[in-house]
Amino acid sequence: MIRTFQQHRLRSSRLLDGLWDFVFDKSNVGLAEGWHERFPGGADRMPVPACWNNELGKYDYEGVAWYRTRVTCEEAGHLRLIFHAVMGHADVYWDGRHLGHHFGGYTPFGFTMPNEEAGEHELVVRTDSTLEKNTLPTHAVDWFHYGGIIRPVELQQLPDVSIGGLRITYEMTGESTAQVQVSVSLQSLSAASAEVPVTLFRDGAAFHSETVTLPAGGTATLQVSQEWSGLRRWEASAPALYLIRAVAGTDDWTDRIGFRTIETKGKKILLNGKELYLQGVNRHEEHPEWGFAFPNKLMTKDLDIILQMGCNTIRGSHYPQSEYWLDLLDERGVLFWSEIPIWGAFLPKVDTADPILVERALTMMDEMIERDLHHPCILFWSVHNEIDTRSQEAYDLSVKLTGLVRCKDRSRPVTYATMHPLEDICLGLFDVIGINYYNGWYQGHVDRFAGLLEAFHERCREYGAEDTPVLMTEFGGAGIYGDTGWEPRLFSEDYQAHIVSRALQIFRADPLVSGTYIWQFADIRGDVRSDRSYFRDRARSFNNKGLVNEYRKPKLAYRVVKGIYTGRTDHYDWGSTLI
Ligand code: ADA
Repeated sequence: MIRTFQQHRLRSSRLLDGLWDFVFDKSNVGLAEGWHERFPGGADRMPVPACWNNELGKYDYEGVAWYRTRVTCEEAGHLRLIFHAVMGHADVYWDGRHLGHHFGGYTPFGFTMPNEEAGEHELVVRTDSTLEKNTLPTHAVDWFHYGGIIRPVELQQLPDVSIGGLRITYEMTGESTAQVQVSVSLQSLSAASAEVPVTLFRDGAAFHSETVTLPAGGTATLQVSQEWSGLRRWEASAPALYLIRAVAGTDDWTDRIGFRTIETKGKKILLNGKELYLQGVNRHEEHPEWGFAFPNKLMTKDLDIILQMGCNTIRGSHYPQSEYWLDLLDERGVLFWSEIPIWGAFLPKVDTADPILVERALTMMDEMIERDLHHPCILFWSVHNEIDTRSQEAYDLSVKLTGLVRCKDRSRPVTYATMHPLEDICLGLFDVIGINYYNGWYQGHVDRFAGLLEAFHERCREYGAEDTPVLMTEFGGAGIYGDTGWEPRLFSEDYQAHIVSRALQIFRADPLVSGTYIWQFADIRGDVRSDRSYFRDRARSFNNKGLVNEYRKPKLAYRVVKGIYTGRTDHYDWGSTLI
C-alpha cells in the first residue's frame, strides 16, 4: 500500500510491483544501442520496489541500470503511470516511446497516456544513481547511496474526464471553526466538451455539489470556500483526521487532513496555541536489508520504538520519506521535520551556487510540498543541512529556498540545520534554527555545549534572530552495539549514553532551546569508499550513532534517553511486552 487509506475507490489502479527484467549498463551504452526498443537478452530479475545494492554481487554499484516489465491492459483507454520514487535520473519509455525524464529520488512523478490500446505494452526505465557535485545529495554524503526503483509503481485507468488534483487549505477562525478552501482540478481527454457533476464529501457526508463544464481536451478548476464548525483539532494526544473526497463523474480522489495551527512566538513553538517542547530523534528511512525500499511493516515498528522512547517528533533526515510513514505519523499524532537532501558538511560553498544544483533543489522542494502539504504531522519544511552558512553563496541559496517555501505554504515555519552556529550569517532568514554540533564526539568535551549556547544566543541577538526558536537538531556519538565495559571508552555503548544524556541535560536546562533531535535513531550504512578519505571513523561501514542498531536492537543510550524523555528512571520498564 502506498497510503494507509484508499485514495481511489472509483478510479481503477494497480501496482506494477514485482520482478522486473534488469541489467546494469556499466559502460553507459544502452541509449546509443537503443535498449529502450530492444532490451538486452539474458537480463537479471530485480524486485520492484527495491534497491539493487541489497542483492548479492551488486552492493557497491553506482551508475546506470535498466528495468523492463510487460503490462497487459484488458481494455483500450487513458492511463496514468506513477513512479512513487526512483533514485537519481529516471527516463521512462512506453512501447519504445520516451514519456519523460525525472531527476530526484524521493518524490513521485507521473505521465498521462491518452487513448492507449488494449493488449501487451512494454515499460522500460533507465535509471542513473550517479552522484556528482550538483546532484541531490552530492557525491560526498554520509549515508549509503542506494540505487533503483525504491517505491511502488502504479498504473491507473482514467475516464474521459478525470481529477488531476485535490488541494485543501484552511485557516482556523476559532477553537473548532475553520475557513476551508477546497480546489479540484479536472482534466478532459475527450474530443467533446463535457458537463461533469462534482460532489465533495467530508468523512462520507456531502458538503458541496456542482456541475462543471469542460471544453474538449481542456481543464477546469472547481473552487469551494466554506466555514466549517464543530471541528476537532489534530493534537498529539488525539490526532483527529478528516477524509476529504471528490467525486467527479466516474472518477474520485480522497485525501486526508487534520486541523491545527503551528506558530512561533518569541523563542517558543506553539501547536494549537500551546507551547511545545520537542523531544525527537533523527531517522533515516533505511535498513541494511531493504535500503531505501523500506517495508511498511517495519515503519510501524520504528514508530512504536520511537514512541516508547518518549519522542513527540522525528526529523526525517535527510530526504522526503514515504507517504505511508507520514500517514502513520498523522494517525499517531507525531510531529515531523521534513527536508530535502542538500547535505553540506563537505560541500564547497561555490557548489551551493551551481545553477543546476539550485534548480534541482527548488524542484525537489516544490515536489515535496506538493505531495505532503496535507499532512498535519509536518511541522517544519527544512531547506538544507550543514551547508557553509558562513558564505554569501549559502545565504543566496537560502533566500531562494525559503522564498519558494513561503510562497507555497505559509502555515508552517521554514527551517534548516546549521553546523556553524557561531559564524552563521543566515540566522535571520529562518523561522526556526536547528543546530548540529558534536561536542563529546568531533568537537571537544560534551560540557562545552553550555558555553556554545551562550555564545550562540548572543549571536542570534546580533543577527536579528533573538525571537527565533532554536532546536538542537543533531548531537551524539558512536556506540558499537554490544561494546560495553567498566569505563566509558570512545565507541562503547557507555560513552555514547554518557554524552547523549549529558548533552540532553544541558539543552533541557536552557530556556532558549525548544527541543532536541538526537543523532540518530538507528545505525545506518555509511558511504565509506576505499578511494576517499571521508568517514574513516565509520566502523563496520556504518554510522554507529544510532540509539538502536541497524536491526533495531536497543543500545544503552536508548534506555537512558527513554528515561529522560519519559521522565521515568526505570529504564527497564518493559511495559506490556512481558507476559
Ligand atoms: C552531520 C550530518 C549527519 C551525520 C552526522 C555524523 O551532522 O548532518 O548526516 O553525518 O553529522 O554522524 O557525523
